[in-house]
Amino acid sequence: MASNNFLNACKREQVETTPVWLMRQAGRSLPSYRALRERHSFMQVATTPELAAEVTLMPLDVLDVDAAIIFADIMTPLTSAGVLFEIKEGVGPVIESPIRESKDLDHLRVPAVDEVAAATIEAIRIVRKQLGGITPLIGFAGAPFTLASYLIEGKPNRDFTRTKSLMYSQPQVWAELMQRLTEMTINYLTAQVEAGAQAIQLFDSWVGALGPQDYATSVQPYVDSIFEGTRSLGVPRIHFGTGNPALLELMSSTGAEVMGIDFRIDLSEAWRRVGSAKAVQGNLDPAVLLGSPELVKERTQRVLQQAAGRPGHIFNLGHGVLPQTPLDNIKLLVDTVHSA
Ligand code: 1CP
Repeated sequence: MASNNFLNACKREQVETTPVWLMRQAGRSLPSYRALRERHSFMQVATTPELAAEVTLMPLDVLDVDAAIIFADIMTPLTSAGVLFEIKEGVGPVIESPIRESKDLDHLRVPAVDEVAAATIEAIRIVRKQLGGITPLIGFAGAPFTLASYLIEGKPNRDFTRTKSLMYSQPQVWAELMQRLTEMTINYLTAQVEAGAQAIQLFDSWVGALGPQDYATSVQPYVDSIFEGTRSLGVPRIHFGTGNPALLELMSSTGAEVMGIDFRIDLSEAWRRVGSAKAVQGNLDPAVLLGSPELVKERTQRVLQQAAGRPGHIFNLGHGVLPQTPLDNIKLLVDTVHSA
């Protein structure tokens, strides 16, 4: 949709209709993406600027969303930090040499602003040219805890025992790892904004594995540094995590202008906790899109009712689009939000 609704909502300014975009809208469920992936591997798409730009724009052809998000993975900038990994079909990121002790950090370097994730940065320039200033482009990065969990576990794993074990038993290694990921992330987000990203989102997808005490002592100082180090970029910053609504106040105190809300809490309750000085983004359960059109409509309207027309609501899911989601339900969601 050609409007400033997304950027205005980030600033809690008046909008004509509630803006909507969907986390993971570019890959996953789109038929055009699946067709492209028959010919190219994920990493080929992500590291070829023209292909990454093409996938970024795909959802805009079929969905009336109010923002585009650059096609990359939270892991892709780690290539320029010296990390070897693959994105395994049906699994996710798999690391060649997981980080388990001090010497494993020898090969993890902090890429400078002008060297980090060159292909993604070039893709941002291409997309901005093609969008011609009509639809805003969101850049993004994985937050240090979520990145560290993949680097330590070595592959997707939902109990995070190795991650927590390293955090508790080798605090210096943890601190050094988190510090380097923090510096890389600041450089990466800076490069994205310099190349044209008009808003940025920090995904701390797996941080809900922690309770408030561990978050406050072992993670929050690094997230604080990222928000401190990106404030002068002057673009809205969205902070998203899932799994543990008890972390909302702490996560929100780190300085983002917009809080991304997971689906495990009512939007109205989340907004009360975050405070009215911030915009909120969310928070329909992505699994609702696997249900009937009636359910999609009813639940979408319920989220809108909770936002109650207050300035500063960006409609989104409470986590990424699921791969098996029918496109018609995504279209219905977007139309329901825009016609409210
Ligand atoms: O889908 C899009 O809109 C494109 C951009 C995008 C984004 C924003 C991709 C492409 N990945 C991400 C972020 C990402 N990657 C996150 C944060 C968001 C979230 O929580 O959903 C996370 C945790 C990852 C890690 C990752 N990469 C996983 C999850 C593994 C796990 O722990 O369960 C997977 C499966 C990947 C691979 C990947 N990244 C992106 C795609 C399209 C794929 C699948 C490969 C493919 O189908 O081509």
